Amino acid sequence: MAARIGGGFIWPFGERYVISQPMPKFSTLIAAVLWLIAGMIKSDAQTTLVFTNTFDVALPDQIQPGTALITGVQGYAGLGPTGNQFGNSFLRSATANLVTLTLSNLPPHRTLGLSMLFAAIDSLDGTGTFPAGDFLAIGLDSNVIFRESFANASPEQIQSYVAPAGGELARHVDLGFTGPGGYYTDSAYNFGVDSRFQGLAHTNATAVLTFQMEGVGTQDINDESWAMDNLGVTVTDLLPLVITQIQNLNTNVMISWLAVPQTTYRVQYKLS
Ligand SMILES: [Ca+2]
Ligand SMILES: [Ca+2]
Ligand SMILES: [Ca+2]
Repeated sequence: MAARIGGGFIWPFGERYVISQPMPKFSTLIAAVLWLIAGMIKSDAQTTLVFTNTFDVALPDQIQPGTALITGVQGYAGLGPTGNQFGNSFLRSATANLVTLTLSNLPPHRTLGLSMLFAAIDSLDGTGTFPAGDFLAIGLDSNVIFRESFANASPEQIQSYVAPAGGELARHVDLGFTGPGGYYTDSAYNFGVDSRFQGLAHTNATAVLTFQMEGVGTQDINDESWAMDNLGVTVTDLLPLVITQIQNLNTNVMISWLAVPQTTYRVQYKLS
């Protein structure tokens, strides 16, 4: 019953990693696979909430708001799923202003996740030349992890951001601030359901997240602005290990699973 550690080649295969190596004959394969699965279950991900804020009281020290201010949410109140709705106040910013969140003493982790409600307020103009060119850029330690344009002023404008199912809470409706009517309709999004904000490769004990509506189209706060509510950051020690395929190939067994890029995995088995 000696435990054995398998070597083998690991290479990227889309978002999956695949390992193919000699394994025991089929009679012992079931035991080997069970052992592998048991090992993977033991290394399930641990996710830790490291920051959360509803912007209903004074800002914590971790946020450097620039000129952004805690502001009543007006018509955004109640938008969002139960437990994650715009409420009371949020952090409202002019375009071009930089909002920074600095986190330190993070527990050991492999990935970072971000969740927030995003308010696109008044006549943001989407992709194009001035007054268009209004992009929300989110950075993580100087890497741009998100940059998409938002457009509210008229239906013809080009918005690059396409929300996943459940991500768009309102579009082209009057939710307050400048308006109603004219070019000043508003939109709301739940980034918490957008997978692009989850599983971000990150291992440092500090994290600097930046938020800025930038581009050639930035204008006065009474013309266009943005806000965030219910900001949350999590870190995870490993992605959940999910085996997507196991194939018996003559003398080899091929196992495929979801993996974190640049992470080394070791497949173990033992003879029954
Ligand atoms: Ca709030
Ligand atoms: Ca408005
Ligand atoms: Ca603009």
